[in-house]
Parts: sequence; structure tokens; C-alpha cells
Amino acid sequence: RQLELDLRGALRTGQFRLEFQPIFDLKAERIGGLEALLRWDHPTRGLITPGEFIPVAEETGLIVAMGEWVLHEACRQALAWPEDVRIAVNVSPLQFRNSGFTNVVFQALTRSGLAPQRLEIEITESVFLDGADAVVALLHRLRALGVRIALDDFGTGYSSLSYLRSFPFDKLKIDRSFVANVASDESAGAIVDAIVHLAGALNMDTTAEGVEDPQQLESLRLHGCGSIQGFLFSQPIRGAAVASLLEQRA
Ligand code: G
Ligand code: G
Ligand code: MN
Ligand code: NA
Repeated sequence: RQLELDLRGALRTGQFRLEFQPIFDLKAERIGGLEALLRWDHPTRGLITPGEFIPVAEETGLIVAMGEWVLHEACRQALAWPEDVRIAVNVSPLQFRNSGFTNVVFQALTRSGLAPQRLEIEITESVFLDGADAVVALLHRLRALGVRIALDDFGTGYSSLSYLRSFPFDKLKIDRSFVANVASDESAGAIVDAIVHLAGALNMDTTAEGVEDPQQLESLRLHGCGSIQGFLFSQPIRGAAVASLLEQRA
């Protein structure tokens, strides 16, 4: 497959870059962190989004090398930001389960010099599919490095509350399917409310994803959500634009 061949060369020839989407803390009223989002500038096809190439990278195992590049690059860039600003990095299940993963995280921290508590690893519930015990052990090893761990797209897919009992995540990211209707639909509102309360009781932070309009924001505030992320506040932006955005914050 052509995409697969191109993907193999892309890492070598520097066609990947990161964009960063701010995560706005509703209590501190400032940017508390940014999520790194991978972009591929293909020489002939133009910009290709991760939705297209991450599945191919997973199938071919290329995700391991790509994910390693993402971690190093994200930590390297975040080092230039103010010390109270975190960087969140998505990790796919295959990359996460790779035996070298903890060491890759350790290397990214060591080589960049980034304080571990500034790095937040985002995993999805699907990592638990192949058996929770090994995953929980791995999560504890990562936690021992000092990094934070967030559960992404929370509430979708294979959602099971037992994961929350077996590991104390630092954050739940409320999936945008709930956020989309939080202001207009009673059941979506009730679900967001329940997630926020659950997170609070378990000492976890919450971020609502995909916040696109002021009604959603207002509703999320009322529900006590900790932070928001989405086009309403900011699209993902280029690395060069992050410094000036962070300078503007109060
Ligand atoms: O940026 P965008 O909305 O196109 O991202 C689409 C999907 O790709 C999201 O699910 C996001 O988590 C995932 N994604 C973005 N960047 C990375 C990355 O660096 N690694 C992995 N594994 N997934 C990513
Ligand atoms: O699965 P994950 O949460 O990592 O996905 C992040 C993706 O969500 C990114 O690709 C980003 O472009 C996308 N995204 C960010 N903000 C919004 C938004 O407000 N609305 C929608 N529809 N997508 C968003
Ligand atoms: Mn994410
Ligand atoms: Na998500």
C-alpha cells in the first residue's frame, strides 16, 4: 500500500510535526497545558490527519517509532514553555503495550530535561482490552517515573468503571460526544455531571473535549468541569505560535 510505503519514509525525512491544542483551566482561568497532535505534511498529498495514518501505523507497527518521535519532540518543545504548563501526549494501544514503552518515556524526559510531572500520557480505555492486570502494572511503572496519566475519550467504547478502581488516573477526558449535547440534551448533561462527580470523588481532574460553543462552556462550568479543550477556545496551533499565546495569559 502506497500510504504505508510513504509512512516508512516520512519519519526519516522529517515530514511529521506537532500541533498543540490549549487546555483551558476553568478555575485558574488560564491555560494549564496543551495536547500534542501529530500532523503529516505529505510531499504530494498535502496535510494528512492522524485519523487516516494512525490506523496504518498501528497495523504495520510503525506507530512504535512514530510514537517515540512524538514523545521526544513534545518534551523538547514543552521545555521552552512556562514551568506550570503541561504537555499531553496521545499514546496508542500498540505503542503502550510495546515492552520498551516505559524506557522511551524515561529517555524522553531525561534527554529533554522536562520535569516528569509536566508530562501527561493520554491512553484510551481500549488498552485494557487485552487484560487489565498487565496494563495496571505498566501504569504504576509509568506513575513511578512521575508522569501523569489521563484516560482519553472517557465514556465511549469499552468503558468500564472497574478500570477506575484498579488505577488512580490523574484525569478523565470527557468524550466530545457527551460535550456536544451537554447544553441541549438532558441525558448528556446528566452523564457529564456524573463523570465530574465521579472524578471528584476519586481525586481526578476532568477536561471536556470538543467544546465548540458558549452554551456548552456555560453548561460545563455549571457542572463543575475542571478544564475545557476545543475550537471555542482554540484550534490546535503550530509550535511557533505557542510561546506568544502563553505570554498573553494572565
Ligand atoms: O488531531 P486530530 O483530531 O486529527 O486527531 C485524530 C485522532 O488522532 C485523535 O484520536 C488523536 O488522539 C489521535 N492522535 C493525534 N496525535 C496523535 C499521536 O501523536 N499519537 C497517537 N497515537 N494518536 C494521535
Ligand atoms: O481523541 P483525541 O481526544 O485525542 O482527539 C483530539 C482531536 O480532537 C484532535 O484531532 C483535534 O483536532 C480534535 N478537536 C479538537 N477540538 C475539537 C472541537 O472543538 N471539535 C471537534 N469536532 N474536534 C476537535
Ligand atoms: Mn487525546
Ligand atoms: Na479524546
